[in-house]
Amino acid sequence: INVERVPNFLMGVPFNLGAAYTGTEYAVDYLFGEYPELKNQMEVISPIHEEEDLLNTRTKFINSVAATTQAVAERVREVVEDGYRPIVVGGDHSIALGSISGVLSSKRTGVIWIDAHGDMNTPETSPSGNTHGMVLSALMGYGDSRLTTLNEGNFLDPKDVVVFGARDLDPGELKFIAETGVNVITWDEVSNLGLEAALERVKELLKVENLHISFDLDSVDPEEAPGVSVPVKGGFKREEVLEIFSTLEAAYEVTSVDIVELNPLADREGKSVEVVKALLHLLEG
Ligand code: Z70
Ligand code: MN
Ligand code: MN
Ligand code: MN
Repeated sequence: INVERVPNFLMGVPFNLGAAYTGTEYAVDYLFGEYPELKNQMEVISPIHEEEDLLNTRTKFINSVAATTQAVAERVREVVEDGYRPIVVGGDHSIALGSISGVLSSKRTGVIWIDAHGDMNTPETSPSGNTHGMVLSALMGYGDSRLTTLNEGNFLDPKDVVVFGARDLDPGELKFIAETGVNVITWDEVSNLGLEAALERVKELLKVENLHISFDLDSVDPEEAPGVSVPVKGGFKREEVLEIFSTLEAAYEVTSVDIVELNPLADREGKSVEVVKALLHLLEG
C-alpha cells in the first residue's frame, strides 16, 4: 500500500445507453441504497440525452454516449488537476471512454481492461451496435470520430494496454488484436497459468508507471456475482478480484479506476454490489 497516494474522488455515472440493456442506469441509486454513507462521498454525473437517429443501428445512441462521456472526461480532467484519484462507478462500460480520455490529457497511463469481453469492436465489426463494446478501440483511435476525438489526439498506445480475463471475443476483435498488437491474457490463459503468474505476466507487459484499472463486473464468475447485463460462463472468483486489485495497487501507481456494468435488476442476493463495496473499501487503503 502506497501511503503517499492521492485521495480518491468517487464519481457515479448512472448511464446505460452504451448498452442495449436496461439496469445499469439504476446502479448508482442501488449502491446508495445498499451503502448510504456513500451518498456524501460520491459525486453523481448526470447522463446527457441527445437527439438520436434511431435508424442508426451501427452505433446506437452515439450522440448521447459522446455527450455523456465528454462530460465525464471534463470532470475527470478537473479532479486529476486538483490532485485526486478518480474512481468512476457505472453505468455501462462506455463511460470509460470519458474517464480514460480525461486522464490521458494530463499523463501517459497504462490500462488494464478486466472484462469477459474485449470491447474492441468498431462500428463495422460490432455484432450489436452497442458502443460499450467499442470503447477500447476508440481510445486507440479506431472507430466513429464522435468517439475517437474525445481524447484530443492523446491516443492509447496498444502496447500500454492489457486485456485481462477475456472469454468472449468477437471475430472482428480477434482481427483487431492481431493487427494492433494489443496485449491480451484470456480467461483460459489465466486459468492455465494461475492468477499469480498471470499477474506477473501483466507486469512484464505493462512497463508503465501510472495505471488505469477498468474493471467490468462481468469479468467475475456470474455464479459469484450475477448482477450484470450479459453473464458469461467462467470468470474470476470474488477473492481473485481482490487479489488482482491489491497486486496492481502494489505494483503500479494506480491513478484512476472504473468499476462498471453493475446491473441491479440481475443482482440476486446483492452479490455484485458486495464486490463493488469490497473494491471501494480496498481502494480506500
Ligand atoms: C459484444 C459486443 C459487451 C459488455 C457486452 C459484447 C460487448 N462483444 N460488453 N457486455 N460489458 O456487442 O460488442
Ligand atoms: Mn466491458
Ligand atoms: Mn464485459
Ligand atoms: Mn459474444
